[in-house]
Amino acid sequence: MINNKKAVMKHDLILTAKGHPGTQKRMEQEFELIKLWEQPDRAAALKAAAPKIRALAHTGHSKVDATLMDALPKLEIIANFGVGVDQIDLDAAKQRGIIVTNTANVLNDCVADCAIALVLNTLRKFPQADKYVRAGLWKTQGTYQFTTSLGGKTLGILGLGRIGEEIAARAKAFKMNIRYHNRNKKDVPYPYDPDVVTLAKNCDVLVAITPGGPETKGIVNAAVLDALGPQGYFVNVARGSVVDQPVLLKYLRDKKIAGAGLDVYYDEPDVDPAFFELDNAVLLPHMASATNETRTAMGGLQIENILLHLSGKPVKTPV
Ligand code: NAP
Ligand code: 8YV
Repeated sequence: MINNKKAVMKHDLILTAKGHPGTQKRMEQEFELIKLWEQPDRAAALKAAAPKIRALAHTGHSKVDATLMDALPKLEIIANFGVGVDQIDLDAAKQRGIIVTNTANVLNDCVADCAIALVLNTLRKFPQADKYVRAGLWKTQGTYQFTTSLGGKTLGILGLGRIGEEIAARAKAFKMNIRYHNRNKKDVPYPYDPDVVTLAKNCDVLVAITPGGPETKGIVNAAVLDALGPQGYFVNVARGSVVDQPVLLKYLRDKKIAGAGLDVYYDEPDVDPAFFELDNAVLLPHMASATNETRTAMGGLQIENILLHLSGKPVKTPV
């Protein structure tokens, strides 16, 4: 009997790290997948794969640098699992003609939900109040301390981009006023502040949702936190690098700002234990986009970009 089925040639793909299981499973089906983190000798594995590797899928926050790109001279596309690409050397990619893609837009809602949850939990202290009930303190010590309302307060958005605009839309439903700072003023119905200190001065809650990287490193510094003041709150869903973390810790400890809600840190997942002592900080493990639905959509878009490129078509979300 003649087998009419054509053997489908799969493209080779390097995946840099273990990530979302459903996405990895799809990659195993669609590609000849090389799992870089499982290779006992990474350099030897890269050398062996180099002649055939045109695509690399990146997940997590390890560096994708010029050395890695040079180890793969036939590389044409780096597809990132995530919208932020601060861990990828974009200049090195550009110099080598390598396309970089991200997972823009599909995570806007979840990340904005998380930002609002951090605002709500930081001002209303719900996680701390939950601990109070579980510890039996309601019965022995009475009513939990009074907290702070969102309604009527001003939310300052540092980085009114795709996600920032979704945060603004949600904050309006909580009857908050909105202001923002970007490098470029936008055509939006919210007041613009020309710099971060002015934004911090004019708001009660400052939310950072800019890209990371050298351009935004430490833009939330002592001057910004001074402008926010002892009644002000800081929420970070951008990158840990955006805030001067030792200064933030000091300001929280000394009550020079009222509180902070954080999804991101220096050196994740090695969070500075000094944060654990603070009653005025709400801490999440970089989980803003981490729902089954959104991570599946991110993986779908990452794979779609790779397949589009390898079939000679334009990618969907280039950086
Ligand atoms: P986006 O649409 O590009 O928005 C970024 C905004 O930041 C833009 O409005 C941009 O405006 C502003 N910006 C950039 N550089 C700035 C600077 N130096 N000073 C002030 N404003 C600046 O990006 P997005 O899709 O909303 O994502 C934003 C970032 O959120 C990502 O890059 C990532 O770091 C972070 N993120 C975190 C999570 C998480 O899990 N916690 C999830 C998703 C995304 P101008 O260009 O006019 O300055
Ligand atoms: C992910 C993120 O946690 O999209 C981003 O920029 O920070 C998050 O959605 C991360 O990229 C997963 O590796």
